[in-house]
Amino acid sequence: MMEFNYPVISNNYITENYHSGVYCYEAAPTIRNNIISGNTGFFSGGICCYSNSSPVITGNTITGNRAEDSGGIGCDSGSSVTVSNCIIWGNIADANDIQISVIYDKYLPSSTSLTISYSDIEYGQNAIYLGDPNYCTLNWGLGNISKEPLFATRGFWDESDFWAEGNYHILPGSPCIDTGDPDYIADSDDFDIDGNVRIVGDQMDIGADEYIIGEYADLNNDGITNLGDFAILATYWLENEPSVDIAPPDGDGVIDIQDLMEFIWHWLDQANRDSCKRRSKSTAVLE
Ligand SMILES: [Ca+2]
Ligand SMILES: [Ca+2]
Ligand SMILES: [Ca+2]
Repeated sequence: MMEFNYPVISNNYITENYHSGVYCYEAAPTIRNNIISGNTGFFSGGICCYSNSSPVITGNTITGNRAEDSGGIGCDSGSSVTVSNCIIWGNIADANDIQISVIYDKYLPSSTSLTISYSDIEYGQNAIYLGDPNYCTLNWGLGNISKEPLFATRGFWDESDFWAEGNYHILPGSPCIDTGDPDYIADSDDFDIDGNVRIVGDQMDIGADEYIIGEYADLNNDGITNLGDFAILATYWLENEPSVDIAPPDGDGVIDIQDLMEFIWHWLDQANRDSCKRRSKSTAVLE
């Protein structure tokens, strides 16, 4: 709970909490570049915004959260919520597919609003519940899409109701690549969930992962260097494919033994890198 405060909550894995992943009460945090997954709550599973809160929510992947009313984000009682560049996908409300709710408190009837742009929302506008239009406003901005984000693997609730975490790196062909806000300006503290800079490529990506091809010889951007990447390299053997041309550093127009050696080196180095990533997982920044 954060009261009368402007913290920055960034680059966290926020998962398996019981009273929403993030709960805002009279708060105006910036919530960015987090993965918010597998949380449960009453009103909303992922992020709950109560009592005149005005969070700015950008660059997050919000998935697999569950609640009675709204799986992903809940906006209530005078809150003014801004969402951009977020994947809001596969969240579960008890009775329906509602990803986001915008409601008001009849005892404190101040207006609640949601402004959302450049986000990938499962079922699109149909998955946003809007309460009494006298008090509840949806500002549906530019750039929203509703397309399968192509996670490396999706998380899921198993038959015993345990959350099995997914891998939310976005794969080649993801509609979230370079479709974030074209006017987004990254600051010097702006990193994706892997610690890579924003922005890579032509434009901000939607969600917590900025798609990077070839780093650590990870040719499909799933965060792992393995035989799946080798298969891609083999597919383009002795051909010219810039996205696979990882050696020498600026590429040389052909996929050959140099690229294979680079791949093998990173493949063997995988264990080192995994331990580094685990150490960086719990970096919470509160300002
Ligand atoms: Ca990009
Ligand atoms: Ca890979
Ligand atoms: Ca090469």
